[in-house]
Amino acid sequence: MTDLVRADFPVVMGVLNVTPDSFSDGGRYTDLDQAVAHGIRLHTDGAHLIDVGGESTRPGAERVDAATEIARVLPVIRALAAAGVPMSIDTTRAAVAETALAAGATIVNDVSGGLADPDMSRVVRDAGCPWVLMHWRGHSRRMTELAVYDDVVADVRAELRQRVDAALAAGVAADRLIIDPGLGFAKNADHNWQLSTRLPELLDLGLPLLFAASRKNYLGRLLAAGDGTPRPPAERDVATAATSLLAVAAGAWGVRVHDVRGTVDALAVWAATGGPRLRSREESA
Ligand code: PMM
Repeated sequence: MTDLVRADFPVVMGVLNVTPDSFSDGGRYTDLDQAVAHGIRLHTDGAHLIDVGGESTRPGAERVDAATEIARVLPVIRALAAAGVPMSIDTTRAAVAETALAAGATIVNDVSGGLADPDMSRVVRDAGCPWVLMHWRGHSRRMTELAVYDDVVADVRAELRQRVDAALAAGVAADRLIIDPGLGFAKNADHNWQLSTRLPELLDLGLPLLFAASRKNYLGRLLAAGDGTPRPPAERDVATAATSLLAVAAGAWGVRVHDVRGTVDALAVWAATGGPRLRSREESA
């Protein structure tokens, strides 16, 4: 398989949450057959990899134990691997990552950037796999109170730099690392917009950057009805495609989205007007 970290085309990661309580697709894919069918559909729609998660990270969410997380993701990963679908495992736990990698996942997507589990760097180093380090300040239960910054972009940049340095010190190779500003994680709407607008300051860290705005609350607030009611998550896909496209045009390495088809269409328009052509999943396999 192509080394996606070095991709010279925008990488599209499709979201597959096997959870009862994720904010957008929670409860939709708890049935194994439905989850697998959805993962295959996202791949067919053009996702270069499917991001499988078994623990909700929505603000305020309570944690589940590792055994529950593994029981949710493992059958899905095994089935998608058998179907030839490339996957990342969305987890903050080393034991879950290790199990998922052994079952066929090839990338670790760690929303805690290695902070939640001190053993994660060992798992990633030994596997030699890519590792998404997201900016994170604490588990979902307390993340709203942690959204305090002097300058959100400078602070996120400095804290990501620390996570990168810690990963390198633990023996993870620099060319395995991908950074992510962590939109919505201890960030309010204004923080998210500042990060979206000032991406070049994060890109300046010299690492591939994953932009994961899909269906997030701040888009719902942007598109709120006249009475202030936020637009529901499933109706935020056009805004997601727009912000994803702007991020990729600014230099983001890839995007993490629920609506793969809409994103791929938006990227195709950009390619037709001079942007890099989106490599099809067959070409990138
Ligand atoms: N957001 C969610 C889950 N996983 N992973 C990365 N790297 N970046 C994110 O911003 C991110 C993530 C929460 O959204 P979901 O409930 O739609 O999965």
